[in-house]
Amino acid sequence: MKRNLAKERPQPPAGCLSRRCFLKGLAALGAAAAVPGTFFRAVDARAAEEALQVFRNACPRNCYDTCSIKTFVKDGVIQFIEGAPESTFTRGGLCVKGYAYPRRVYSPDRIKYPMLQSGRGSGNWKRISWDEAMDRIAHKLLEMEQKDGTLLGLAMTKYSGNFGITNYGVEGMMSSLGYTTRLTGTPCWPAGIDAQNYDMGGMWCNDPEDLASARYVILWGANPAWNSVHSMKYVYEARDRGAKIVCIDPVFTQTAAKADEYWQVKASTDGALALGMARHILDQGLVDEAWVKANAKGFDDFAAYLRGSVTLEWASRECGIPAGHIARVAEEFAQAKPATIWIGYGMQRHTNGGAAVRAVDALAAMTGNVGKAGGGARYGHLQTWGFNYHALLQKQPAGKKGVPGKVEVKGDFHFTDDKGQGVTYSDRILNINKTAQELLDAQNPPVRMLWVSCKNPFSQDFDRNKMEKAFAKLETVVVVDQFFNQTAAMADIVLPVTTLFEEWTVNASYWHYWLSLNEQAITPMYETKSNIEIAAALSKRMNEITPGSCTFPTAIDTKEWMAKEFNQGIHDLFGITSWEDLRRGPRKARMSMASWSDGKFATPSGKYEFASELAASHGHKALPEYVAPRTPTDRLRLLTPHTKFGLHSQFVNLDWMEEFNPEPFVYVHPRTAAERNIKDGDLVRVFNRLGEERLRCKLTDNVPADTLLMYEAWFRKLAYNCQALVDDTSADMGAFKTGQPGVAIHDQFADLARA
Ligand SMILES: Nc1nc2c(c(=O)[nH]1)N[C@H]1C(S)=C(S)[C@@H](COP(=O)(O)OP(=O)(O)OC[C@H]3O[C@@H](n4cnc5c(=O)[nH]c(N)nc54)[C@H](O)[C@@H]3O)O[C@H]1N2
Ligand SMILES: Nc1nc2c(c(=O)[nH]1)N[C@H]1C(S)=C(S)[C@@H](COP(=O)(O)OP(=O)(O)OC[C@H]3O[C@@H](n4cnc5c(=O)[nH]c(N)nc54)[C@H](O)[C@@H]3O)O[C@H]1N2
Ligand SMILES: [Mo]
Repeated sequence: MKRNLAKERPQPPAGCLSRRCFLKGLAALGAAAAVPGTFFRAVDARAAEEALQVFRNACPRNCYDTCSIKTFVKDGVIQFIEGAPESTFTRGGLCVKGYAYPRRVYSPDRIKYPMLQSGRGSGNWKRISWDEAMDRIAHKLLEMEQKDGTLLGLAMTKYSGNFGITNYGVEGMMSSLGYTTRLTGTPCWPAGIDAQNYDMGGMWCNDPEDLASARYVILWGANPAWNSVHSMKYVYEARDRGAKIVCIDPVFTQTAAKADEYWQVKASTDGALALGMARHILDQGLVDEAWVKANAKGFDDFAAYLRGSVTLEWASRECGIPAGHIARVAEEFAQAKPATIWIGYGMQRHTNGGAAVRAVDALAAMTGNVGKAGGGARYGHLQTWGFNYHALLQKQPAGKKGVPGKVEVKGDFHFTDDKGQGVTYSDRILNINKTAQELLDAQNPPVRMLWVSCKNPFSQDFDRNKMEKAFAKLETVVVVDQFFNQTAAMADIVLPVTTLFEEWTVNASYWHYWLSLNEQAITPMYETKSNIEIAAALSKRMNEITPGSCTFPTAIDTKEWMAKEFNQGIHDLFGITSWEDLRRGPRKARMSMASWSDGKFATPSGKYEFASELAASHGHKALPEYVAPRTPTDRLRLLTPHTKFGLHSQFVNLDWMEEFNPEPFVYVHPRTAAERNIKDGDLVRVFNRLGEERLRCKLTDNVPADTLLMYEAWFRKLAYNCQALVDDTSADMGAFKTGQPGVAIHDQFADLARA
């Protein structure tokens, strides 16, 4: 008789604390705040808690907040989770997605076993054993290598499904097999990373907790009320102390609703707006001359550019904000000390996004706000990511061939060890932001097998129809995931992977300064394995068939592998003597709250560079000059930003979310709808030269009349996919630091009609 594992592993209690926090969290989204779980516990379960085991976890999603979690377990089942109270950033609270985690772990829809599909997209799945899955994959790899002489026919696509440090073992698994094909780069934030590198020599933001001491806060193309709920408390604290909050976004977001002043900027014209402000600050004599003189290079050239090419009126015409408003806020910003700008990732996903970030950086610098507590041009940082990358840095077996010569693998979260690796041969590098086209174009050998892990190309990459053609070319597709998403539907083999509660790892943030341990809180459900255990299983089978064909260890202990990621640098930075100290709670890096506070910039000149020869040598303007936006390819702009109910393709599929967010909508201005005879709630077609989506519309003047808004998301029962309308046009920057230019995700155009 088959074991009923679902029965053996009962669900967490229905009315559990997580559910109550989730409901409260949904309500709180209007107030843009995280709900502390501890708030309920006082009333609820102190006594019961004594019978519970408590574990330390960390949310590994690609999110600013990277929450430190406390997990309460009874009889091997998660009862509820809450934000770790020890972290002043998380402060006991989680977001709605976080509180829904138990629904993710115990979802009946999880991929439970290795499965084989006869006919991609057919739904004709058959359960297979791990042995059979590994055997099929191993034989295919060996056959490919025999045919091609290399393993370049094997490509990996991985991005941000799980940022736990041991999950870089997916990259490690690839290296342990030989030289393979890697889809590299990032769809997320590359243009801004390069921009900050040209200006300051690195990307390094102040501690978000010091937002509270700002006297003026501009939230520029960022929506933290949904995308970084924990940061909002510092924004409110700043306001309580007298700061003014300004929000600049084409969409009247929940963040805009919380601001003191909102500017509905025309998308892709932020550069003009920032330069208009800069010109006015210059004219008013509000430049911080002393700071600029001591710390910057090229300011005179920048001033000459502003005087020669920028006026307030020009900026106003470009960006749609009245000149008087630009002048007033520019003055307020320059006079409030310290003043800060949060540069969101949304505003740089444009063909001129990198140039725009440089113009915004310049505003913070010319007013002397860079390097100051409560100041800064905040974008992100990787200062706390100095791990060993033991899982990542696996060596190729001897004698393997690849692309001749040395090709450097770059990426935002790609950390390499240059010690002699890849000198004779290298991996083949393709652009992740043009995945479909790259898979279609790759030759000698073509990509034969695609390994997808921590990545959902059908939902998150661009040009869905082209992606279908690209997948049709592949001989084998392996998807390692937790759910049967739209990419898994196009796989031959799916492998079930653990959730964060079922594995050991460690997590840092690209925003705050905390470090969290992630303990295995429950035994892995069903037949799930972690990414590194999958690598070990594959290695075992490879070596059984052809000894020496894979260097990855054939058996591993995930706790030991977590421990191997720590080093003295991490210990010193976080004031710990061993990872075990993190069992008592997350720890904060002992770093200055203000980035660049010693005035030593990592640029070639060691100064803040208003004029960057490096940028010029990469084909950009040396100065943060305005670059005109992409020419529209259709009547309306299409924005597809991030939703409150999910994180990309994750969470929207959970039952608790479906209750409140059962279907997607396109948000349309009433005038735009009236011109097309469309009423609120009508079923419409959104279309452009790439494809079409059918969905219902909501009328709202939160979006400009020339703009359509649809949130990116995966609904498990619906075919909805915004990528059918989003092309893979590159952003201006990104190649310098992340290996590939970014994508102009928000320079997209479409039209709509009644369906
Ligand atoms: N139109 C449009 N497209 C966008 C964006 C947009 O704003 N608009 N945003 C872009 C941005 S900013 C980003 S960062 C990317 C994100 O793109 P992705 O990184 O692809 O996005 P996710 O949906 O977060 O995660 C991918 C998959 O990882 C799986 N996963 C979770 N945990 C694990 C694990 O432990 N192991 C394995 N193997 N898999 C796991 C999830 O179930 C999910 O299917 O999307 C980009 N695409
Ligand atoms: N709930 C939730 N939280 C998340 C995520 C999620 O999917 N859901 N994703 C995580 C990830 S991977 C990322 S990258 C971050 C993203 O965090 P954010 O950058 O805050 O989010 P986005 O929604 O990508 O974009 C922010 C805003 O940019 C605006 N925007 C678009 N074009 C322009 C423009 O030309 N100018 C200006 N001024 N604004 C513009 C959009 O309207 C949007 O409101 O959030 C992280 N947190
Ligand atoms: Mo992202």
